This record gives sequence, C-alpha cells and structure tokens, in this order.
Amino acid sequence: MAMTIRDAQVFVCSPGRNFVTLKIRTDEGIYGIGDATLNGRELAVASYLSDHVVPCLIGRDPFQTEDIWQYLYRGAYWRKGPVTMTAIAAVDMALWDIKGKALDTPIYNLLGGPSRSGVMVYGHANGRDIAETVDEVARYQADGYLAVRAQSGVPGLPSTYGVSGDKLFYEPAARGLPPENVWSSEKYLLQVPKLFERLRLTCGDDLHLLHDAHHRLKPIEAARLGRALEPYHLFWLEDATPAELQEGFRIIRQHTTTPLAVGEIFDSVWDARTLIAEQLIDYLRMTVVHGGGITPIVKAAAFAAMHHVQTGFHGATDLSPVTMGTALHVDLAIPNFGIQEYMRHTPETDAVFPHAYTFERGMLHPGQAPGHGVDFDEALAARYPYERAYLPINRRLDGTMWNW
Ligand code: KDG
Ligand code: MG
Repeated sequence: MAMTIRDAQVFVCSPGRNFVTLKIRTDEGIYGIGDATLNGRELAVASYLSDHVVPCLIGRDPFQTEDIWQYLYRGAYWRKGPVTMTAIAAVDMALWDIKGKALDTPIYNLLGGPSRSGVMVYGHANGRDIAETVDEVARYQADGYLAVRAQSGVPGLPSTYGVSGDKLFYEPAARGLPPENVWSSEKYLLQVPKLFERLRLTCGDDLHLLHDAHHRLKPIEAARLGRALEPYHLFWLEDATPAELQEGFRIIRQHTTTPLAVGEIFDSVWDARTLIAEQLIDYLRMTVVHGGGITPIVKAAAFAAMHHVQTGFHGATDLSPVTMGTALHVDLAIPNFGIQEYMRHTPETDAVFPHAYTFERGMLHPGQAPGHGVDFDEALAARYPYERAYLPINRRLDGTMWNW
C-alpha cells in the first residue's frame, strides 16, 4: 500500500518578519515542510492553501509530485499569479521533502546528484554613501565571500532601495502601512558608476560584484548604465527595467555587454520565455517559492540551459530558510547553476527553522540530511504572531508613482 497524505496545516508566524509555512503529514508519520511566504500578501497565500488546496491533498500519494503539481496548476483552471504559484510551491517543496525522507536521501540526489562541491553565494553590502558601501564590501571580503552585491545611497534622495539601517539583516518590509520612498533616475545614474569605480580600486579585480537596479530604469537608461559599468566587469546588473515587456531587454542588450539578471518576481517560465529564447538575459532569478516549486524550476532551468542562461536564484530574507535550503539542492545539482543570493536571516528566524545548510568560504552547502534539511519548530513559532507589514512604495520627485 502506498503512503498517503493524512493532513496538512498552514502556520503564519513572525520571528523577526512574517513567514507562511506548510506542514504535510503522511499516514506513516513522515512529514514535509514547504515555504509559502509572499512578502506583504502572506494571509492571501495562507487562505489559498487552507481553503482551496489542502482539502484536495488528503489521501493522495505524496510521491506523485508531478501529478499533484499538474492537478493544482491545470486543475484550478485559473493559471499563474504569485498567490497561486506560491501556494503550489509550498505543496511541492513539502512533497519533495517527504520523498527525500522516505528514501533517506537529500533531494539533490533525486535531481541528478551533486554537480559541484558547493554553491557560490553573494552577500549584500550597502551604505549611506560610497565610502560606507566600500567598507561594507571589504567586510564581506574579509568574511570569505567571493561575490558581493553593492548598493549605495544617492545624494539628494532621502532613501534608496537596498540601503538599510541594519547592515547585517536587511529587511525592506515595514510594519503598518507601506512606507514611501522618493526616486530620481537622473541622480541614481550619476552615482552608480562612481561607486563601482571606487570598488574596483579598493577591492581588486577578483571579487565578483553585483548590483540591483530594482526595476527603476527605462530600457535606454539601463543600457546607458550597463555601458558605463563595463570597465568594472560586474557579475550582473539585476532588474535593470521591469520585465512585463520582455522585448524591452532587446534595447538593453543591443548596447551593453554587462551581464543581465532578472526574474525574482516571475512566477512561471512563461514570464521569461522571450528573455531566454532570444538570449536577452544571462541569469534567471526565479526560485522555488514564487516559481511554483522544485517541479517547474528544474524545467525552467533546463530551458534556460539550452539558451546559455544560468541560474541566480532569489534569496532575500523574505524567502524563509525552507526556500533557501530547498534552492540549495537545486543549485548543487543542475548543470547551469550560476550563483545563489544569500541574505542572512536573523537568529530568531534561524531558531524557528533549524537547518542543515552551512556557510564556508563563500559557499553554502545544503548538508546531508534527507529531504531538504530544514525543519519548523511549531511551539517556538507560536510565540511570534503575525504582524501586518508591507514593502515600500516609490514616487518620483514630483510625486508620480514609480516602481519600487
Ligand atoms: O520582497 C521583495 C524582496 O525580496 C526584494 O526587494 C529583494 O530585490 C531583492 C533582491 O534582489 O533580493
Ligand atoms: Mg532584486
């Protein structure tokens, strides 16, 4: 008799920030954990799971990851969307966790086995000005990082994406209603090349440097920035322009050889079809939690591999350690892994999600635990109730709504 799913429960907790977690239990006593966190929209995913998805799972064979994924995706009739895809991802992660535990092996062994000894990660350095950012990058270098994302405040703007008060645990969401940021592409475009000129002088040529424009530029502005940054050979320029209009990247690509990364807000490979097929990007930023789970992510990665596109999975603090642990198994196994983003979680978060992954000399390793190797401490989580929080919104200097 095949193992069956006995029940599934959704937990919303806030150990430093909000997380939504799914726990699926089987009749054999094995359980799997999935991350269902969608920053600023947590309760919508929790409801989607408990009200619409969990009832369909009871009695199913947890080994049927492909059929259950298709059931939840095609079977809903309504397709895509971040709430739906995050909910499906949580189920998929939990089922792969169960599969690994039942077979007593880490998930990476079910995806082809390790293709490398570890997963190169990039950390986040930021500062209110160039000098402070340069100091922060040097700190990451001293800690053994091989790659660092650098963001700096912009003169004339009171706040900028990527620059935080707490240097160690960057957290963009804020309790209460959405905070408001002010933006000027003109001021930003003058500042960023100066930052990277200084960084190359002080950090040398070996360190991989990355930068996130966070969807704020128009394609021709992004092209100008990419060209200006070429002497500093960035690992990538991220989210140079919003990607709903995938053809916009043709303009950037025509003008610059700076490598381009995009996709942290994509929920399906359909969002990147033109970007990948026309080789308009170099790194796909989708990851397991918002991309529908392991089942579709390995297919997206395989499609990307056919077009010289590597992965650079999203790994901000609003993706729980369950996503980080799970992503590392995919990173370790697939042939076209590029880099993994790694923003450290707070000690409160790490205590609620004990995990097998470890950091050493700029690399993360998922560990040897069966499944994805990340657990969930329900009793501890219950001590941190949900608190409403939002990402900021962004306006131009004249008040016009812009992309955050
Ligand atoms: O929830 C939004 C964050 O995950 C995002 O702003 C972080 O851009 C980001 C990044 O590159 O990690
Ligand atoms: Mg980003």
